[in-house]
Amino acid sequence: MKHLLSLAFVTVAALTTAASAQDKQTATANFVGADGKENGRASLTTAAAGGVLIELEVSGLPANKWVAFHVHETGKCDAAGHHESAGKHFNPTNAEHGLLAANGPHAGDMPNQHVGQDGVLRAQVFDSMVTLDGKENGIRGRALMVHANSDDYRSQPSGDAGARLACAVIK
Ligand SMILES: [Cu+2]
Repeated sequence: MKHLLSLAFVTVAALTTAASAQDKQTATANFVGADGKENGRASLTTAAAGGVLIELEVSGLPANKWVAFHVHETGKCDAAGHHESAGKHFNPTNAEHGLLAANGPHAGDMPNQHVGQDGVLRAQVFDSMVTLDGKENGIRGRALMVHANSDDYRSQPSGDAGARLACAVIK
């Protein structure tokens, strides 16, 4: 009996350790709109072979439109200042902006996403150039940003993507 009890204890301890290790592979982010109100959320998960999968849902966006989606370098979302507080795109390799630029892209560059008729953006996006907690390319503590216009993938420094409509600090 004593032996069985100690075995049970070991099993619970092992499960607890596995759970906390897995927690470090994920992050969440709550979006703040241009009006300062929360308008969406994202969950982020590290992929086994590197890169981060980002699942997001953001409401109150321009309906039926392609919009730019980036990681910006500073995890600060100040709606009163039009989210300029989030700074430039996350660009640890000092590359040019744009998925189609000769000397690009920024690690924080991602494909445009389509907003539905209901003004809601629902997307699952994979950024292979970042990690959550890596020293050079970690994005925890930085910001996700949805813009008013699409990214032309070439214009410097930010693809002519327009206003910053939704900003979320990655936690
Ligand atoms: Cu941006």
